[in-house]
Amino acid sequence: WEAVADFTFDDITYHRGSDVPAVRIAFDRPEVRNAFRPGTVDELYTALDHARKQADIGCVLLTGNGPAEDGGWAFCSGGDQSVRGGSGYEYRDDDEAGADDDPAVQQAKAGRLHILEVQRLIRTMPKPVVAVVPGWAVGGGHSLHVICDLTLASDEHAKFLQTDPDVASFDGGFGSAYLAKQIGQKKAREVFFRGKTYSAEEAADMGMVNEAIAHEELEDVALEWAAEMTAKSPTAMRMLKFAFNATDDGMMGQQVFAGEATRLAYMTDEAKEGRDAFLEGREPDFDDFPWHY
Ligand code: 1HA
Repeated sequence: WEAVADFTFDDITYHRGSDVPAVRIAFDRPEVRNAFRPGTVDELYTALDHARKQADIGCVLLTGNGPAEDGGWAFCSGGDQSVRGGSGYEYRDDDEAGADDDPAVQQAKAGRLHILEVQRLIRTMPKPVVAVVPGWAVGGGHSLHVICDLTLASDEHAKFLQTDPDVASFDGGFGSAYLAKQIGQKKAREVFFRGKTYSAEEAADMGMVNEAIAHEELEDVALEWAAEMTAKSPTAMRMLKFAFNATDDGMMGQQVFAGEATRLAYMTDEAKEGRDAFLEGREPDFDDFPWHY
């Protein structure tokens, strides 16, 4: 891995592969089991959006750095409860990552739940995002692994737990409803209603984890999966991701998928004729383009 030089982050780390066209984005708050505060979410969004825009990057590995000083491993333990205020998670003075000099912007940023914006970015970015889970995936951190395209988990330390209703929170979107698509209604309701902790093996059996992997091999295997995926056709991969999304994402799913279809159509001579006719002030001539069946 090589650091991505354009950024200095406080709450995450951001690297790109030296051999594989993938990036590694990691929560870097192991002392709080990689809980996210607003600044963390801002940084995560910035790194993901940067990775989204890189034409030579085909895969994102999302993980959590560790272990903590007490030996604990975490992917992410969700929203940082110590900065939870009346209407969401609040920027505080020590939240360097979320600092902003503009008072109006700072005021508008009070009480945020913008991890949901990160979820939408993961969902709509045209390349696979893999949750690489070395330890706890809890609450909003559990929902993050749910929305990722794939999940690989440490067979030793990964633990999956939904605490949302314990702390009077609820991800009523992808975190719950999409989880039910993955593991079925009964199991998804059990995950939220009981708040039991599941191992990587159990999560794999349930269908929300792709594979449980020996802890020391987790990142190597994730990189191997990234190498496999990034060797494939970028267009086919993006069309497949958006096809998988489409039926669950309603009109937005159709819009994202259709946008890709439009992009492909724009590449044809037929589309160029439509554009050129307009620019040249003449009627378009589509006679050369058959009505394929
Ligand atoms: O549901 C949503 C949202 C829904 C809709 C829209 C937006 C949303 C945004 C966020 C969320 C949520 O994420 S709600 C759920 C919030 N998260 C939790 O309820 C998990 C709380 N943490 C735990 O249950 C446990 O700490 C743990 C299962 C993750 C780990 O347990 P373990 O290994 O026994 O460690 P523990 O001693 O509990 O934690 C280590 C340190 O990390 C503790 O601090 P210390 O006593 O050393 O000072 C602990 O307080 C801290 N920590 C862990 N998780 C969090 C945390 N501090 C703040 N926030 C946390 N989430």
